[in-house]
Amino acid sequence: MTNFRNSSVVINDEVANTLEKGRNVVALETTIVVQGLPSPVNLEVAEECEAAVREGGSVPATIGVLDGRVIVGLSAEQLRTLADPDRHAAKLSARDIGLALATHGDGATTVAGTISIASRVGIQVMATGGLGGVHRDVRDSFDESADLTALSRNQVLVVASGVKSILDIGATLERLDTLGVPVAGFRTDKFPGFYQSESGFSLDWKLANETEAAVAFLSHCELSATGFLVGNPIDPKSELSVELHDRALSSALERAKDLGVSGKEVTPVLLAEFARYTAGASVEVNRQLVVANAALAGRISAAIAKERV
Ligand code: PSU
Ligand code: MN
Repeated sequence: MTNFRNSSVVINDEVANTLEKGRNVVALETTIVVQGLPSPVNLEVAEECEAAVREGGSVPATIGVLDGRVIVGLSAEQLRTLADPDRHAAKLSARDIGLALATHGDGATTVAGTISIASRVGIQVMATGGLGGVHRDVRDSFDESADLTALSRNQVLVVASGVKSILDIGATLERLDTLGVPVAGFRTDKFPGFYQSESGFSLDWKLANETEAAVAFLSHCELSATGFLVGNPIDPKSELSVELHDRALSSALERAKDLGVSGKEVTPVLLAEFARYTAGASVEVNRQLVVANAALAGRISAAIAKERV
């Protein structure tokens, strides 16, 4: 918390108490709620993620910025306020948070924003849907998500179903290698493909269970200052068909090009076009995978708390 004035960071009582004891807290992001999923599914998913973290044996801390304050553990009411389209909450990456506080703004935190706050308040685990990464047009756009650099700077374990399939997955895995961020599959040696259980890329490391994940992360933290990515695939029975996925992807990339979007608009536009093209099927898959990731993060965080003592 050293980087913030106390008055700018509000940690809810339950989260603060848990951080003093077992530290089995899981951070949840809000960009997926505000910019990533359509209403009203977005708030349902946020609630389901919190419940899933609890079922896994940990306390959820959904993070966002309201009226120039970082809230660690938003109430249901605060989350509704943040998600209200009339609030026009900004999408906050790690670099934006100080500015949002100084200007008394509202904002939803990305993975990058969330883990930079989480690590400063002592939260070591977070869950998301698909990590950000290197975009397919990177040679022209230089567009690479700050999620990657944030993971290289914060000792936080992130559970994700791989990286979003709108990205250049191979290039993203190479960047994670360069940045010193370990990538392990949970009960799989295949890197998950976000809307699909497999991306076509294999992994060097496979975790057998939550305890192994906890021990690997804590051992990593003794030796390195970087984060840790755990890939948790969607159940193959629920995945989007390859054929529909590929058609939706072409349409989404085309649409983003036509609109001429750049910067932080790119990912929300691509996800929204996926939702439109698949008539909501991609939203349903996104919901299932992010809730499953929250549940696994809850179990891993509980296992870390056990191993740490
Ligand atoms: N996972 C999802 N949906 C999302 C995101 C992740 O299933 O909307 C969000 C996360 O907040 C992630 C962000 O950090 O997308 C990546 O945005 P960008 O590509 O602009 O860095
Ligand atoms: Mn970007």
